[in-house]
Parts: sequence; structure tokens; C-alpha cells
Amino acid sequence: MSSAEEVDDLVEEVEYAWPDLQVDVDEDGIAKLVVNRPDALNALNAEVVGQLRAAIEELALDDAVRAIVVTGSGEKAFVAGADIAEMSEYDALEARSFSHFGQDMLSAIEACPKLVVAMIQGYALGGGLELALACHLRVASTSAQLGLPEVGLGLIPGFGGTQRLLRIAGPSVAREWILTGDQFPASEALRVGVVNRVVEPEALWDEVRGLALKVASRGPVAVQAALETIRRGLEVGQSEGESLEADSFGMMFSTRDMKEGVQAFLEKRKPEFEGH
Ligand code: DAK
Repeated sequence: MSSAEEVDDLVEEVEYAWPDLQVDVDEDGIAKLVVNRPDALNALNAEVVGQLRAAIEELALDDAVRAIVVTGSGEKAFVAGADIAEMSEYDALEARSFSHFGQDMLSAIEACPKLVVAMIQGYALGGGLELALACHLRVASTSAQLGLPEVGLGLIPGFGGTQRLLRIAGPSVAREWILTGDQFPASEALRVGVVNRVVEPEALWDEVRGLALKVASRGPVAVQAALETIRRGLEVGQSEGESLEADSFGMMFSTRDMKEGVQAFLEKRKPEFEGH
């Protein structure tokens, strides 16, 4: 092995060496980002929140990565919430900082230019469901139990959950889920639009990977523009949203990918997108 190759290997290792995460990028560019604290049902402490933020930013910049799947280790939980033991030590100012820290990490996921899919098995509670809600799409196994139990702890969701559940599922569902603190099965989450798809546990990875690969096969610049237009559209009114859409639509006409996509259609062949 040449010294340049050795340095490359070292960079690869250092790049993805976060102690509480497992990161694996497969041959098709699908990155699996696993929260790995099974003894605490993958609960999010400040350390993990920081690692997730760094990992998402690295993966977003990695040309080999075409889509990202976020999940938890083990069968029992996606993520069972913020780390209650750590949170119990906070005073009001520390809790506010933790809330901002978590919100910033989740905003980084939401603003990621590549598709981020939450793959949900077992418990997705509190901060865990908030993590899933910040992802662009959610696929759950039939074993999943989802909920925002914070009111039972005398708290409210602190990682954007009140706002994201409201926008994803509407005020009626958001009030019921947040005010009761109940856990809901995957079938109910599907019915009210909190998750996109539900499959048997053994089919979960194939379903998520297939979905990620499908999006990754589309024009990358268009996917990025669509993600951003939808995200920003959630924060503005209809006419401003349509204006954002028109700007993005117009911008596509300056890309080689758009010319390739249209040409491929006319020539009855598959497009070969280059991402610019
Ligand atoms: N934090 C820390 N440890 C947790 C945990 C959590 N959220 N969830 C589970 N664990 C730990 C348990 O303590 C236990 O540890 P050991 O006793 O073995 O050391 C281990 O994981 C296995 O859990 P159980 O023994 O409890 O397992 P069970 O099957 O009996 O029950 C369960 C599973 C998921 C129903 C139960 O573990 C549970 O209810 N967990 C807590 C779920 C929950 O309430 N999650 C929401 C937390 S509140 C904020 C920012 C964010 C948030 C709030 C404020 N600010 C900045 C202020 C968000 C808050 C939340 O997420």
C-alpha cells in the first residue's frame, strides 16, 4: 500500500470515528448512521447530540454519500428520548442551552442537502421522535411505538417537537399526542401521516434502502432544490412559497442535469445525472 493510500485510510477512519455512533457507507452511497447506546435505549445525551451534528455535516459534504439513513442500534429502540438521567441535573439555563443545542442539530438534519430517512424500530419517544420528525422521511417497522411523553415528566418537547409534529400531522394530532403523552403504534402513526411507510421488521432495511436509492437515482440538484423549497415553504405563506418555487424551478434550467434529464426522455433512455 502506498503512503498516500495509508493516509486516505487514516482520514476515512478518523472522519467517521464518533464514539456513540456507527457510520457505514455502502457501495451505492447509502450512509447508515446508527445511534449506538443500546444500554440506554439510544437516549440522546449532549455528547451524542454533538456527535450527530458533526456526523451529519461530514456526510453532507462527502461526495461518496447520496442519501443518509438515521436509526438506533438494536431491535428495542430507535431512540427512547433525551437522556433523562443527564437532563435531571440541569438548571433552567442549562436546559435552555441543551434545547438550543438539540434544535440546531435537528435543523442541520432538516437542512441537509441529501435525503435523510429515519428508520424506526421499537421505541421512538420524546427527543427520539423529534429526531425522526426532523428527518425528511420516516419508515417504521410494525414494532415501532411513537410518542411525546414529556408532559408525564412535567416537561414539554424541547427539540422542536411541538412545531414539527404540528406541521407534519396538523394541530389536532399534535395536541392529542403531546397532551396525552401516549405511545402510538406504527399503524396509527401511518394513519395520521407521522410516518410515510410501515413494514414488517425483517423488511425494514430493504424498504428504507430502496426508498433512499430511488431518490438518489433522481437528479441530485433537483432533489436538493426540492428539499430546500419544501423546507423553506413550511416557514412562509403560499405566495412567498410559490415565489421560492419559481426561483428554484428557473434555476434548474441552468443545470446540466436538467438538460440531460430532458434529453434522456426524448431519446427514450435512462438519464445519467452528474449532480450539476
Ligand atoms: N434516558 C435515559 N435512559 C433511558 C431512557 C432515557 N430516555 N430510556 C430508557 N433508558 C434506560 C433505562 O433507564 C434502562 O437503564 P438501566 O436501568 O438498565 O440502567 C434502560 O434504558 C432500559 O430501559 P427500561 O428498563 O426502562 O426498559 P423497558 O422495556 O422496561 O421500558 C421504555 C422501555 C422506553 C418504555 C422506558 O425505558 C421508558 O419509558 N423510557 C423513557 C421514555 C421517555 O420518557 N422518553 C422521553 C424522555 S423526555 C429538553 C430537550 C429535549 C427534551 C426535553 C427537554 N430541554 C433542553 C429542556 C426531550 C425530552 C425527552 O425526550
